[in-house]
Amino acid sequence: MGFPKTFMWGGATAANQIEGAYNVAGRGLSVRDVMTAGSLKKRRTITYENTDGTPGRGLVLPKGAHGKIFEDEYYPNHEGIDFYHHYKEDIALFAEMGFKMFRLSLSWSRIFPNGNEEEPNQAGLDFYHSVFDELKKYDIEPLVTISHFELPLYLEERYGGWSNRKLIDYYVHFAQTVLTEYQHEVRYWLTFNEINTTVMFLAIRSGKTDDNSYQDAYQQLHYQLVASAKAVQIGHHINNDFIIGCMICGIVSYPLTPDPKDILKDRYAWEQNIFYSGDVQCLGEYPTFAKRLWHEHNVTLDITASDLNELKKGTVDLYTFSYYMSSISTTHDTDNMVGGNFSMGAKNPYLKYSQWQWADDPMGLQYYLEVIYDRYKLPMMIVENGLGANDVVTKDEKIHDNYRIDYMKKHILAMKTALNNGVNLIGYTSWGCIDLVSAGTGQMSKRYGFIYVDQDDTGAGSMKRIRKDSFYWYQKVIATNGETL
Ligand code: P53
Repeated sequence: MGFPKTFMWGGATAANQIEGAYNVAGRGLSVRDVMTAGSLKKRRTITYENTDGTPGRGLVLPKGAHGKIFEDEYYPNHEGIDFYHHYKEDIALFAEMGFKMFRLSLSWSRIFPNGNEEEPNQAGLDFYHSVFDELKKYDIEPLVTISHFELPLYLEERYGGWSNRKLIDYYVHFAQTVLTEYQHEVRYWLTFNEINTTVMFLAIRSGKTDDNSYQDAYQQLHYQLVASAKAVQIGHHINNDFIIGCMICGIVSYPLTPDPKDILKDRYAWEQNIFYSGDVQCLGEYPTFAKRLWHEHNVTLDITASDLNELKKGTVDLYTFSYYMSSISTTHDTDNMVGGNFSMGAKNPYLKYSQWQWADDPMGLQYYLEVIYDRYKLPMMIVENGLGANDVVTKDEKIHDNYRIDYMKKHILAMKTALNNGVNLIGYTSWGCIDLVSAGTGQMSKRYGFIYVDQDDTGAGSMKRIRKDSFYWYQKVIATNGETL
């Protein structure tokens, strides 16, 4: 047995990491447009103007402050890889690899510049029509993430972002607009990218783990879950054939030792980070352990009876997730620690780590697929997976990225094992099929693509696209439906 004939091979991106053109055709600013570049050792920051007019920067936008673009600062998302002007060329390259599916997201502030307008920006809507037309030429199915890690800046400044219940209505209006507008062009939809990171990455994102911060994070997540459930219902109402999925950041975790304390801590990590959001989106209600999690941080949520009803009615058709690495849970002290961005805690002595300190663990992917499929019995899709690495271009303009081929080969084999063990896996869109701006570090040098983009961490480069060795390799994988790896 192997991959089903209908298996959807492809690649994935997000608007803010590829499009660029941040201030053209009526687009408003998004929070990502006031985010600086960072690195493995240096956090990205948001730049702003305080209420008293003084400049500031930090991990989050303080209350009352206005996000501001500083003259002497570099903002990698402003240009991205200029997909806005290169989409025809890029889609032709995806088609050359044989893509069946291309995952992209919609820039909210391109369509609603402030996020709360009644009427959408026509030029913004038109851009995505052109992209979908181009995909159709090559029979590539779009997979659209409605919201991928970006919010119109105005919604953050004016309402404090997702801490405010009003955001549900603004998101729902945005979702309704695009679900209606693109109903004849798009069938596969994801409501929010990695919705679970709202809580899972709280400490990393804000540097805080106090009860107030948890209170805020769980509240934000609740509003997002309700918004997602409403969007699912609207989508199904527009067209019952729409396939609408959740999207969970799938980081597998293992206990470090057989100490029962470690086993329980790991179990609870799965509950907080992975099952909590997935259960609500797939099963339509908060799990039993939610009460324990809230209690742990003295959280009392604003949840109405009508919210619970929406959650019940708005369950998804498909479970999608990203998979890059595994992590470790332990109650014990250890000197062997990981120092990567968005990967922390104890190091796994059985695994190798990437240049950005992410654990290379293909068996973790098989494990995740089997655990989750058993829990929900929904069709599954891996919508992000790949290796961020620093590629070298040779004098004759080649990129010999055998390390990436090796990483993907092992992960595709793990998928095959899970498939053969009965998991209904229907597609695979690898992350950053074309090099793009890293979400975590803002770097270009953390490259994931089959296609190299000549652009560096300072914004210098010709934006020329070059096929890497992995391009030809993936082309063969798709042509043989995963038989030649
Ligand atoms: P970058 C951290 C850990 C796992 C997934 O990440 C993550 C993150 C956020 O940094 O997010 C997803 O670019 C996300 C993409 C992102 C990709 O992983 O930091 O959905 O937007 O680019 C890879 O290497």
